[in-house]
Amino acid sequence: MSRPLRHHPYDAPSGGWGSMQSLVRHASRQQVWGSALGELPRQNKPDGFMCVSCAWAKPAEPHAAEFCENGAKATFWELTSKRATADFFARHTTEELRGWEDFDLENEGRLTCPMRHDPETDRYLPVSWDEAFAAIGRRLKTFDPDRVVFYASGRASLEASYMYQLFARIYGTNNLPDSSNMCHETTSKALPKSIGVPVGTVELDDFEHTDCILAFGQNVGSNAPRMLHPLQRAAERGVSMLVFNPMRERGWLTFVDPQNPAQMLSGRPTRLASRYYQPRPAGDIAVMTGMAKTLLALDDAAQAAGEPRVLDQAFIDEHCHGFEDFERMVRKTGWDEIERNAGLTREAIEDAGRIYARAERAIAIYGMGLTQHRLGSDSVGMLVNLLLMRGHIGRIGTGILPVRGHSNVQGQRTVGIADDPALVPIDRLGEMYGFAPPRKKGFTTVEACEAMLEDGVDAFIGLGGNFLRAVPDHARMEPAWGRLKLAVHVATRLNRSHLVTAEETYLLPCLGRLEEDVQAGGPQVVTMEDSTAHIHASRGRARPASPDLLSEIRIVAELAKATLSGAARVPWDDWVADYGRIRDAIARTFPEDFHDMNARMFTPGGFARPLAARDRRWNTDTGKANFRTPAALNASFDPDDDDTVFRLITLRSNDQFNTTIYGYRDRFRGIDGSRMVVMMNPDDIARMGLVSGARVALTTVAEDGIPRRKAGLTLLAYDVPKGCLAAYYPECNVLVPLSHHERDSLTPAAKSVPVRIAAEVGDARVRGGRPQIEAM
Ligand SMILES: Nc1nc2c(c(=O)[nH]1)N[C@H]1C(S)=C(S)[C@@H](COP(=O)(O)OP(=O)(O)OC[C@H]3O[C@@H](n4cnc5c(=O)[nH]c(N)nc54)[C@H](O)[C@@H]3O)O[C@H]1N2
Ligand SMILES: Nc1nc2c(c(=O)[nH]1)N[C@H]1C(S)=C(S)[C@@H](COP(=O)(O)OP(=O)(O)OC[C@H]3O[C@@H](n4cnc5c(=O)[nH]c(N)nc54)[C@H](O)[C@@H]3O)O[C@H]1N2
Ligand SMILES: [Mo]
Repeated sequence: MSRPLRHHPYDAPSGGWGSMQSLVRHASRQQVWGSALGELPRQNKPDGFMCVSCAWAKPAEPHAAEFCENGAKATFWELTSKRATADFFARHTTEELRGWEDFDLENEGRLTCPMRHDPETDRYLPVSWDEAFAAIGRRLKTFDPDRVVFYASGRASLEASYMYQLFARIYGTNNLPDSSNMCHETTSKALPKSIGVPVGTVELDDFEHTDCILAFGQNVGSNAPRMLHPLQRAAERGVSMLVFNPMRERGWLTFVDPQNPAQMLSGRPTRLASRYYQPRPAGDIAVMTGMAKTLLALDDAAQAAGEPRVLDQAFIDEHCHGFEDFERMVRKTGWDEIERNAGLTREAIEDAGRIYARAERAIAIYGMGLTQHRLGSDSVGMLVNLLLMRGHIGRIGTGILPVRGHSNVQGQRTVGIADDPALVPIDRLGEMYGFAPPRKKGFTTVEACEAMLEDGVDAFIGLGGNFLRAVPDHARMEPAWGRLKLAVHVATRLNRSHLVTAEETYLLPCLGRLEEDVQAGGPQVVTMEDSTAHIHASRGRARPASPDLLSEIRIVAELAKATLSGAARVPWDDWVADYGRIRDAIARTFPEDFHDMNARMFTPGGFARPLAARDRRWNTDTGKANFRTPAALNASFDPDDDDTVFRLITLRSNDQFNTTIYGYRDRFRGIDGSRMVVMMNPDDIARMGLVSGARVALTTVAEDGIPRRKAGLTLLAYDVPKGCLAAYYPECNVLVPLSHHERDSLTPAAKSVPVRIAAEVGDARVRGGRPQIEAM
């Protein structure tokens, strides 16, 4: 469906009145009133609930309102009074619903009862829980465990996730892909090689002590807005903030704290980025090589002048490995090559290098702009190299900070959701529960997709998420999905993955985290891990959306009981009765991280997992922090010699959480009314003989001969670097080849998809006619 696109460049700060207005609009749209609104003050508080939006840290001393615009949207989305009831499903076939947009599907509201797809009528019909569990268990028993996929989306609690991985492993497989395979898997692969831990080292307190922040490829204003508060305090202290992003994201520019009445009234924003650099997408390795080159030059000069060194030589000598190779690479790389790949001038990069060189304590923040490239792991390694040069790891005010996605995505990994059994104490699990753990490596998300395409998967179980919309190559994956024998979705809202049905499909609606969860042992709490590796308890209090919902923990337990017939000893029912017992089991499995978990989980600010790198202990192959030399300067690793091929960035708007589309307004980018947009540099538009407002189609440039095309996009002249395009995910996932992924982690390279652009045939407007964009 096509909607008119309105564009009006937005120059207001992030936060401020704009976010307040948006909050009110979304509350009324989701029909959230009274007691539900009363939940907001409990958000991210000790003894409250942990936000279901992003994984940003929860401070020990929270604000009165410790939530952001997008956190509130996520809360409203969960507490909506809208319901997708059995009546709704009786009225629509899945074929019909497949024609609906993502927004309209989820906007029907919360799912209310378990359902099974009826192939005869092509409708979902209610089924009793008992019948659903029994039928799923019966079916699962007939499959080869290696042909079953257990996906997790990153939201389920530590307790549910621990049980889920145990269920999969007792069943007999490590096929445990999760959303992090499309996200920060690059981090999980890269950081252990560099510093021996798979997660970031920064804690909230570091923001209070740092004097320099480097930020690469993360959109704070939309995707982790609560981080704006520590950033604002840092900016007010005069901390230099160097932001590298092909797009000028409003969140990094200025911020008005909606919780500060004086600032709200004066309207005078805090300036965040002290410098904003717009490199080409995939240009980061080149940028950082240039910055490293600048540091080396400054260090040479300092040594010659007998002044204090710029490099932290003592740290490098004592703690690091591989510096000489790295140094050689940096010295021999010429500025021409750096400038060409970075898309920034030598002067700009040297400027950044000089500011960084002055910092006593620096933090490096990054997001999908680094991880979702073919050489994402090299980009992350390069960022760590920059920190190591100045000894910026393992000291207060320093460190590396991958900003995680889903609210418990990091924690799911910590408690064993991983395709690689080497990352999990599987022998201990085997001993604790009396089973022989599977040793074969399981599927990541991309490998699960490949297996589906090759008919290697019989069943898919999804603990949340919207797998089919989130993965690449939609046009290939949807037909492959139809060949599955069984699909089971544990979900809160209807999405497209539920509508592409398998031979047998179940939709199992669960409680959300904000809802009261009462079991035999009374009201329960659950726990999760934030981006700074702090663990928090979360207590739901809202009335459940329907009396027929079960908790994720109960659903996993019942599925396991119905499926597993072996001798394994797992007290599933006791666990469901009292989640504290699951935490005891987690603590026994991972004593170092989770000892005394039940006693510690309400600690204000969460309790910290011990991370060796924070103490300058390096669990790497060399026992040192490793400088890693990147394989190329261009993280997209493409030939780059055809100026009709563009690098497409697929990204999020301010009005979505992944495939959950809250609305059609990307306020910070000034885009309203439609998501079918492609942003392009005005010079490129002219060079290609196009006009802003034209109806265009993108086609992927891939060697596999498979056609991939997205038509019906409106072209918008926008401030993006030449040679690149930007458009929204998931609409454009059809363009991303499954094989186009990060080398080590297999994370889809969603930030530089090689595409061509052309006007759609028959569009008269391209020839100078009326543009399709309405000014607001
Ligand atoms: N409200 C809201 N919050 C969210 C989410 C959401 O959808 N909505 N999603 C959650 C999830 S799962 C995740 S993983 C995170 C994602 O949060 P982010 O990491 O912020 O993800 P994106 O919005 O995909 O893109 C990040 C930024 O990378 C920039 N970029 C693209 N290519 C490059 C490049 O080559 N180099 C550099 N330097 N920058 C580049 C883009 O312009 C964009 O600003 O947010 C989480 N939080
Ligand atoms: N092209 C492109 N593709 C991308 C990305 C990109 O930047 N570009 N980003 C990637 C990233 S970073 C990620 S993390 C993935 C996201 O992939 P997923 O995590 O699979 O997708 P979501 O959109 O977060 O899942 C939304 C669904 O989760 C269900 N849900 C919500 N809350 C709950 C709950 O409490 N319990 C349960 N059981 N279900 C719930 C609802 O039914 C909702 O429809 O997408 C990836 N895909
Ligand atoms: Mo993510």
